[in-house]
Amino acid sequence: MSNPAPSLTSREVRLAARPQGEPRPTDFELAEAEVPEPAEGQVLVRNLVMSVDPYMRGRMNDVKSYAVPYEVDGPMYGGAVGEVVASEDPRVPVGTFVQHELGWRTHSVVPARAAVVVDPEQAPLPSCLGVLGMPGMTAWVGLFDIGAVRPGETVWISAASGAVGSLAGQLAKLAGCRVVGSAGGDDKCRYVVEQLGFDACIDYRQGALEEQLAGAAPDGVDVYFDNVGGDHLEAAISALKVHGRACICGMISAYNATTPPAAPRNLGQVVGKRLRPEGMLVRDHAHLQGEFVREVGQLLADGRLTAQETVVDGIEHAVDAFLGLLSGRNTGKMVVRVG
Ligand code: NAP
Ligand code: FER
Repeated sequence: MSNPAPSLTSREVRLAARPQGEPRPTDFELAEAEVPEPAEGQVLVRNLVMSVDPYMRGRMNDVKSYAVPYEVDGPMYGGAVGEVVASEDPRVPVGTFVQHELGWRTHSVVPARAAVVVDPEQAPLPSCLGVLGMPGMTAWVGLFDIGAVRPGETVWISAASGAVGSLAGQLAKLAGCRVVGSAGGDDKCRYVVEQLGFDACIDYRQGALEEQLAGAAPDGVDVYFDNVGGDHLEAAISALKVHGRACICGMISAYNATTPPAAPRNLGQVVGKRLRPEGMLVRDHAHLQGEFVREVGQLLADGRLTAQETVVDGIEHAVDAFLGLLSGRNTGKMVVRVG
């Protein structure tokens, strides 16, 4: 009879309580948990690095979102990289380094198919969680796919010294853009310019963003990469040029908020729902006029569309008509019969 394998204990961080505002150490608990032996198709990973990310703050709340909430008294989880120390899957043998999503603990048992093999010779393990991992990919997609930056454009990147922002700004420079960053404090701003090569960096703690931006980007901003939301997004909307774009990547300034911002109070849902609010002006589409009249005219003639007018008689009532329009005393198009 073989001896049973000695049991293994993992240390894990659990959510002890849902935070109100800024999380406190007492909202977390460091606990021990027995690690089960990997079943068929699973591997046991000794974690070497784990990620802490802004989105995890959202998961501490019990609200419906793109990411399911952590459970109170349950373990936290997120990205981690470690070494396989026991394997029940021949495709991921002992000694392999893998990335997976069961971090916040010293040891994880994960399905082998959910473990991504990484090569520590190719990149230091922390970079799998940073520049070559989720934040790096976020910067790259946000800049080129969502922001659609073009050479010569001016780009503003908030939280510029962080994981996403630092890469987004450098990629924008490599793409031939003029790049302005913003960050909190003199040291970070100097790092952003001197080490990362941004053209300028605004310290958002030192005065109004609008004024500082006007100095750093006097002709306006073509693309805003938003990591912060709130006052930063407000300043960006003012600074963006006609046909500017904003990649709404995150709104970290709101993650600890206990009261909603001014309307729209649900602006943060833009991220989780991958919305693309886009301004339009009908004048830009004048080339479609002929097609529009043909198509809609035919639908009207066929009786497949209905269109009502509210007609006010007499130019002397034009002001009433206008004020009525603003207070809803029209159905369909409000017009004034003049003659
Ligand atoms: P990070 O930038 O490395 O770290 C967060 C930084 O945010 C802090 O260093 C801090 O820098 C800044 N910050 C915190 N509170 C702020 C406030 N009230 N106003 C201005 N800046 C503030 O974090 P990250 O992982 O790269 O994430 C950056 C943003 O991208 C976050 O909003 C995150 O949620 C988002 N994100 C989105 C996706 C996605 O798929 N949509 C993926 C990854 C990350 P300062 O010292 O400069 O204030
Ligand atoms: C963040 C990190 C990751 C974040 C969102 C994600 C909005 C989303 C990742 C995904 O589900 O793809 O800080 O903030």
